[in-house]
Amino acid sequence: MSSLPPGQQLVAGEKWPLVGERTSGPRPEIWGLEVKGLVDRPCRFSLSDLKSLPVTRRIVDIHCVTRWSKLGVEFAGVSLRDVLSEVGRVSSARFVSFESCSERRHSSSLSLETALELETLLAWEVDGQPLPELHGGPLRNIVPNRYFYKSVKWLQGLDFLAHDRMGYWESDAGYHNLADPWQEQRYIAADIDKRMAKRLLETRDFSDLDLRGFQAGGFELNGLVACRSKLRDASFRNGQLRRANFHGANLSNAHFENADLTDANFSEADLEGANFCGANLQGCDFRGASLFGASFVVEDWQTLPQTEWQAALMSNVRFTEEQIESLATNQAAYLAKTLNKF
Ligand SMILES: Nc1nc2c(c(=O)[nH]1)N[C@H]1C(S)=C(S)[C@@H](COP(=O)(O)O)O[C@H]1N2
Ligand SMILES: [Mo]
Repeated sequence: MSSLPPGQQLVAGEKWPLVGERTSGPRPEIWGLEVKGLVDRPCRFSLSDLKSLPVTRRIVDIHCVTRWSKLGVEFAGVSLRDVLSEVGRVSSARFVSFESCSERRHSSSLSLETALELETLLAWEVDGQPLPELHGGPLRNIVPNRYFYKSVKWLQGLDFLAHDRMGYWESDAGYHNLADPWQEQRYIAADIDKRMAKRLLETRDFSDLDLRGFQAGGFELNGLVACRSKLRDASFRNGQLRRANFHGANLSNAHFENADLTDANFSEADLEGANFCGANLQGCDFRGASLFGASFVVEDWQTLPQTEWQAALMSNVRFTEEQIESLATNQAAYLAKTLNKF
C-alpha cells in the first residue's frame, strides 16, 4: 500500500507538475546514453540497444521536495543494475552521476549501493506511453523512495565515480544530498552566524542574499525588502511583515504561519510548498508567483468546525485560475470558499 511521507500533499487528480528545467535544450542529433568512468567497457547505448535489455516495470510514488506527491505511477525501462552488468562494474566505483543534456548540464548523484538497492530505473515509458519530452523523454532515471530531484530528465550520461560529484541542486541550491523523503532530508541550511542575523533583522534588507533556512520568526519586520533573496525553508512564523517586498524571492517551503503579511509583495516569487496557514494576506500581490504545493489552511480543514479553521483574512488578494489549480484539492477548495466571501 502506498502512503505519504511526512510533510507531503497529494497532487489533484491526474496532474503531474513540471519542476525545474522545462526543456532539454539543444539535443544531440542522435540521442544516446554514454556510460563512462569506472566500468570495464565504457560505451554508448542507443535507445534500441537499451530496449533490447530486459525490460523492468515498476510502480513508483513520486515525492517532490516542494511537498507534492503523486502516487502509483508506472514506469518501464531498464534497471541500472542490468546496464551496469552490461558494461562491467569496477570495484572502485562507489558513486554514480546521472547527467542530462540540458542547458545547465544538470546532474544528480547517488552512492552506487543506494542507487542499486533502490532499484533505480532508466525509464522511457510512463503509464504505458512513451515518456513525454516535458517530463524528461526519451530517457530519465527514476529513483524510487528519494525526492524527485534525484531523477534526472533527458538523461544522456552515467558516470561511475570513486568520489561523489554532487549535482546542481545539491551543490548550488542547498538540496540535501541524501534526499530521503521518509526522513525529510530536504535542504541544508545556509551558514548564518548570530551577528549577521542580528544585522539583517536591524537593516531589514535581505535582497539578493542566500538566506536558506533563516529563522526570522516572531520579529517585527514591517517594510522588509527581500527581493530575489534565497529564503527556501526560512521561517517568518508569527512575524509582522506588513508591506514586505519578496519580489522574485525563492521562498519554497518557507513558513509564514500566523504572520501579518498585509500588503506584502510576492510577485514572481517561488512559493512552492510555502505555508501561509493563519496568515493575514489582505492586499497581498501574488502575480506571477509559483504556488505548487503551497498551503493556506490545515490539511483536514473540511472535517473541522469552522471556528478552528476560520476564514482567512484575504480581501483584495488576487489569485489566477491557474495558480488555484496548481494547489492540492483541499487547498483549492478552501481558497474558493474563502475568496467567494469577499
Ligand atoms: N535535467 C533536469 N532534471 C531534473 C530537474 C531539472 O531541473 N533538470 N529537476 C529535478 C527536480 S527538482 C524535480 S522535482 C523533477 C521534476 O520532474 P518533472 O518536471 O517531470 O515533474 O525533476 C528533476 N530532474
Ligand atoms: Mo524538486
